[in-house]
Amino acid sequence: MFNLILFGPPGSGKGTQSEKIVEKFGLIHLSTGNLVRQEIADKTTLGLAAKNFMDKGQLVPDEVVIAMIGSCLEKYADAKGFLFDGFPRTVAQAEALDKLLALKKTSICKVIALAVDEEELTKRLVKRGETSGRSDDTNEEVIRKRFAVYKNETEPVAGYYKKHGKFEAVKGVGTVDEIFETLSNCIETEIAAKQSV
Ligand code: B4P
Repeated sequence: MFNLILFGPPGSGKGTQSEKIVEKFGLIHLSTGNLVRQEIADKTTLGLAAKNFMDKGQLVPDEVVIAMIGSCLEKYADAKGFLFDGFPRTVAQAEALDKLLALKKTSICKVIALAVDEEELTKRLVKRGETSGRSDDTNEEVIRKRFAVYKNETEPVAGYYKKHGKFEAVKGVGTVDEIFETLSNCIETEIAAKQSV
């Protein structure tokens, strides 16, 4: 299996690039943001609880997203690989993911981070908020809170994968196609290295 994590701050383009990557490389796209938003749209108990956290710019509790990912891994047991988008966002989630993948006798091959500065991120999120109707994008205070949560809770995840030699950062500014080309080259190099082992 080829398992990839697309990492980066809120608005760095993880969702945008993930759609293109899964199409090109035939991976299953697992976005915890999309999974939670679907629960909210379906008005499930889990969704209603999660909405409170999302609207404040906070992370949804680890056990909720870990359980969601666990059931997706079961659902797509025959996948040739997964692209994790927006997950893991805490070190506890990263440790849980390693355990879930180990049960399937597989692991994370690579973590690619999209590097984008805060000024550009804010511009993108405010712009998305104008059309998406996403309640976490329409308030600048909530957007600032999401950056703070990213620094405190999510950035340590980069250190976790650096220790395992799996982390690489690429420039996340430019056109969507330019960034996609950089990501594709990076993934192709990784797939070739995996096949030569
Ligand atoms: P997510 O749904 O993961 O979304 P995101 O980080 O806000 O955005 P993303 O990086 O995917 O950016 P996108 O491509 O859309 O998270 C939302 C919330 O869900 C979190 O705050 C949290 O509450 C909760 N959550 C999710 N996962 C969780 C977890 N594991 N644990 C706990 N809680 C979790 O791009 C953003 C905008 O930029 C778009 O409008 C796009 O069109 C634009 N854009 C993209 N690329 C561009 C480019 N190159 N140039 C200009 N604009 C670009």
